Amino acid sequence: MEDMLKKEDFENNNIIDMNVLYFVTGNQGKYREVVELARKYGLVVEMLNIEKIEIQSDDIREIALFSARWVAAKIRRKIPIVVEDAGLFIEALNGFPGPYSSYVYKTLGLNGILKLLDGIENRRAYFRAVAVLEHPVLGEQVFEGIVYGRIAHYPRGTGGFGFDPIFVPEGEEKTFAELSVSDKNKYSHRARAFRNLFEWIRSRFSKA
Ligand code: ITT
Repeated sequence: MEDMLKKEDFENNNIIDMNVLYFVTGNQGKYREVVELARKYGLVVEMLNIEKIEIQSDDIREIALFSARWVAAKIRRKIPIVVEDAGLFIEALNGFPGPYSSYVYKTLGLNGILKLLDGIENRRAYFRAVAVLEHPVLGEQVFEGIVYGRIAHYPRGTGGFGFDPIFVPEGEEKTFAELSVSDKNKYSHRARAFRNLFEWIRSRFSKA
């Protein structure tokens, strides 16, 4: 495996600890989930709550890529960063709110979404997450995760954030907001994307 990296590669690049990643987000809920997962891989994830630009696009992959490249350029690629964009896609609403999830959550809220689905039998929906790693040595890599499920008829639970109280993942009866962080991580779009990312990073390191 010739592209395996050794500790010296990182030291030459002025990275002190190769087990640390910086997650650029202002969302504490996302951060909690990712930290819980990272621990299992022996990785430390720090929250980097700095400005990042979010372009308007109907593709969350494009949004995440643009943000990640922008932040990486701003910090002159000195540390490994991850930017993640996620959205809720509701089948009966043709994928709405999708890339506009954050705005729709702030404006319509959970009840607004439930009203739009009033009388509609098809409750199918999915969350999608795209996590972009910009690494000083390993370069750019994109990881995705999806969880299918359905929209509940009324909000339940107090955990999590955003649309968690109205989303029930396939194979569960509880909403994401009724699950603990580690139980949400068994299903979630974010956990799937980050598990791929952490496994990929681990596969690049030779054992010290
Ligand atoms: P960033 O700082 O990381 O951008 P954000 O809250 O703006 O945080 P996104 O743009 O990625 O995050 O997410 C858009 C919205 O989608 C988010 O505000 C939630 O309302 C919703 N969302 C995404 N992932 C979710 C999850 O796991 N559970 C519930 N809602 C979620």
